Amino acid sequence: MALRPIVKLPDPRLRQRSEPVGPVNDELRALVRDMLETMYDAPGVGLAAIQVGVPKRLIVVDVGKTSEDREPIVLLDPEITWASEETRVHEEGCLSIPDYYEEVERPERIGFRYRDLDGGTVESEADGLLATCVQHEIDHINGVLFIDHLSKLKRDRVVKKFAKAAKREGDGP
Ligand code: K1U
Ligand code: ZN
Repeated sequence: MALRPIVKLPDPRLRQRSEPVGPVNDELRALVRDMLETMYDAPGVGLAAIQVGVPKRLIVVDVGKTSEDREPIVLLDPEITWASEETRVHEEGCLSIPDYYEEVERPERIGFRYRDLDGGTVESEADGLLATCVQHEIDHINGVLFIDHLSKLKRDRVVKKFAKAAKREGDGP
């Protein structure tokens, strides 16, 4: 297992639409193991493959409260099948936009479908943090970031800040 570096804003890979996962093989299982290790190490409650530079429609999620309480979910080619009209505001962060948190309004409950690593199709429903997290991660595989749900003013401000920081790091010795 290995920690993989997390792609950060303004890396253009974060804006690409990821491709279907394809067959489950040893390479994919190794990627899933690395993504889980990287997510727990960060720490985070979700991670999309594109955040470690792999443009596949693969996400991992674990909203368990403690490390004794781990319940990872691995979702291949996930799709939202329905969304409630009721919305919920939750403070979101993103491992690709470190140390920046803002409230985002999304549907409170969702239905979603995905393939699991055993080749089965799973139909599921979620509310609370799991619903928020699955929507945040599915956005990632479509090239959408949580800052796209904010006002243009806030989004432009954060993009500018991260672009400046990336330039500074590039300019360094
Ligand atoms: O996709 C990501 O960048 C991961 C992101 C997911 C997420 C967070 C909050 C709401 C929706 C989706 C994170 O995990 S950011 C870190 C974080 O929220 C967290 C870290 C440690 C404990 C609990 C939460
Ligand atoms: Zn994110």
